Amino acid sequence: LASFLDNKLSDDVIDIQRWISNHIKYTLNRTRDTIDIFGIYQATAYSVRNRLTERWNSTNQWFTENGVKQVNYLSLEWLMGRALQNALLNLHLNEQYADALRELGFTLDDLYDQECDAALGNGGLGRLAACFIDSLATLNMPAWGYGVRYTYGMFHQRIQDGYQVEFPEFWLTFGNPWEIERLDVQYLIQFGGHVTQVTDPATGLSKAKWETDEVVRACAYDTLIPGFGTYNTLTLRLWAAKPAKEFDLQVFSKGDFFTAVADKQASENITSVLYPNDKTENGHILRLKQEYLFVSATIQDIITRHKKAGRPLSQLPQFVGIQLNDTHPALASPELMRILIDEENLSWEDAWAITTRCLAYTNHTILPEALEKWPIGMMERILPRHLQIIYSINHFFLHDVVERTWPGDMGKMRSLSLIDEEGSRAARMANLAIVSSHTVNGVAALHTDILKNALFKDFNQLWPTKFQNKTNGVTPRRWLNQANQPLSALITQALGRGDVWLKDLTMLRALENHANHPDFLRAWSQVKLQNKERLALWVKNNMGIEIDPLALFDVHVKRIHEYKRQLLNILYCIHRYLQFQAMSPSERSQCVPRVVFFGGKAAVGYDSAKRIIKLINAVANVVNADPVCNKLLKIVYVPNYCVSLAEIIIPAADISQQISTAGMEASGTGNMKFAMNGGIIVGTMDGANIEICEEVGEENIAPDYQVHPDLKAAIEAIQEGNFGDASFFAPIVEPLLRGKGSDYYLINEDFPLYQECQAHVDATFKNKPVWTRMSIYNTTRIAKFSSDRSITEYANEIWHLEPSECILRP
Ligand code: DL6
Repeated sequence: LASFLDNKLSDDVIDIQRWISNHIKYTLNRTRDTIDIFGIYQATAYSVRNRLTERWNSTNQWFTENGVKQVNYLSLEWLMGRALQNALLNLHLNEQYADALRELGFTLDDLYDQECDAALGNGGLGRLAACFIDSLATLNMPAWGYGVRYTYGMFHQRIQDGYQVEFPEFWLTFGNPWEIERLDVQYLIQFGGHVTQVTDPATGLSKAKWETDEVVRACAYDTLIPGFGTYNTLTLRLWAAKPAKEFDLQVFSKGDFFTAVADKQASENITSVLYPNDKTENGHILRLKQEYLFVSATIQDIITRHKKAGRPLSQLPQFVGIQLNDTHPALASPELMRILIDEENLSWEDAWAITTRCLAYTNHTILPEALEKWPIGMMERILPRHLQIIYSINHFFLHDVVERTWPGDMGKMRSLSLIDEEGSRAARMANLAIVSSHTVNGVAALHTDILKNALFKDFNQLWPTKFQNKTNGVTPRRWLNQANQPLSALITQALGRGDVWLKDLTMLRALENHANHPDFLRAWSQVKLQNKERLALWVKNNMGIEIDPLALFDVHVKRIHEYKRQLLNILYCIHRYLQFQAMSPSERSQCVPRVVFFGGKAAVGYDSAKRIIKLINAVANVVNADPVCNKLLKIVYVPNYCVSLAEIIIPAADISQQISTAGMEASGTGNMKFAMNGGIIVGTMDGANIEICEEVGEENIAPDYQVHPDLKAAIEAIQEGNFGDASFFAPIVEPLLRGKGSDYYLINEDFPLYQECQAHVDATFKNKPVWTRMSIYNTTRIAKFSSDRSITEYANEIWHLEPSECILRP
């Protein structure tokens, strides 16, 4: 048996074909007559998974045998996108697979399109987690990702009559060949009931006993995460809720079948939907249960793995780091305390020392509406024991720390307390996360400054060394190598050292030696054109709109939010349209044609964001149908913006819009992806834009702007009904006319210099060598924004984690 089990899969084409056909026959039960392209994709995916499994087993054995410290990245969101192409490229098997499939009559590109995006996240935060796990694997970091296996991921967006319409995204309809159901990894999760004090027979001391009244099971589903150019393969473990018992037999035998299965349904509901409310979170009870199920299963799993290695709990912080991706998993603190005290019989002091040495927290937003708070009444009903623990943490913190530092300062007590006592009482999850963590980090330099000097100023005064900055990064494997294969090939050829640069983007600087060479400039522009043609074809095939790849492609894709200011952009488009209308033909002939792309989803209940989507589409209808102006301006709203679409859109951009109101975007990561692909940023000095500007050079981005008034004419055009029902758009545009106080997102204020900046873009775009050099410098100077750099900093400065490369082979 051992020798069979130790057999390693070979990389030759015949073997690959054999495995694919075995999966067609034995895993999918298909024949030569019943197999279809989707089946070929599934069989291919299973065959790739086999390879990952081999590596994954060795990696886990390696980590165990070497007794390394491991970090656990806890995130309620993982926006992974598709897996097949990523796995093949990371394993360096794409050529062998392409050959194997070609001989069988298929192309890899056809297969890639069969795969559903794994869209278990809303936007930047979930995609960051996905980039991080790629870097963790690539850098050989001992790590686990933990999340929730939502039955319905991010909703599918369609644009109907210009409005966003949401449809459920049941991404598991046809199964998911990448996941492994782990029936051997399940935990019970309890809710409700009440807490009593009982005497512990062992010690004679009084202790808390949580008598719960609801129990469900959390079942693990593992996805294997390949590193690039390494054998190391990590686990992303997602939890699904299942009933603790299948159904109530007594009720069933009385014939009341529906009641009998109702509980089962209620349990499964806990992990059925991803909350699609990104900034205006409003999850209520189900969301609280979801967060708790996630955290409890994860902490139980971490402790189980630690104990299995034969280690005492006192050593947990030496071997385990727990990173909280925002406050969504902040219940990890009271849950770890509960398990250590109630189940493992540790003292409060020992449990607290362990908890605070394991946990670290990343903040991703300063927007007040996105800072999580749980109403005390709800916590009392669902998690009474955890509320009690939070009260105790708060008591010790306020008395032992705050009162000692600032005796009698009620203002400080109020701002630092874990409980918001103003209005209806609520638990402040950010405060809980800060108090429970050894390190708190922001995600860009400006954001961290705001955390330290404004949002969490008092905490920073208390613990100045607790706060750190860890500027975000994105993985070049997906965002350059996979999304932009022509550019990746050009870089590899120009650097002449294979693809090692994909693990070290600082090597890209050497490309600057070619930046004055006409052949290289030509090749670079040719790659951009090729990517623009690919996008133009997609738009034609999927939306029926013809666009000219030679026009300037101006891209604004991200979640729709007032602070991200899609409104500023569309108002500027109207202004531009009005200008074109007023021009003579000879004036028009001097203008740079543009295609302005928008894409992104609005939270389901976010009325203003939905009106902005409708306005963009209304303007697009008018402009695109104008036979004179549409040669110079086209507007395209790409529906259902998602990871796989981003991979087509980003490499095609000449410029990208990163125009959030200053101070409001924590970091942004789209900005990094565009710059990495040679797209020039039109941006405000916000989030990570500031640092990108420092790296790539002010002269290689389109600068910031300030006041001027052409905006009024654009708004009047809307009010006159030129783009349809004026009253529908009134709530989003009229505040801009009411003066400074009601222009919360500073659209009026920033409009004039935005205009200037756009004029500068047009003028520069006409000078091809200058433009192409700007594009090149964005790519060559982007090294800082690789998630490899972010993860290396987290590992060195927060987790104290060492890489450990697996050299075991089956
Ligand atoms: O850190 C990842 C990403 C940042 O790049 C964005 O700037 C920020 O808006 C986003 N934050 C959230 C916060 N949601 N909540 N809570 O999505 O994080």
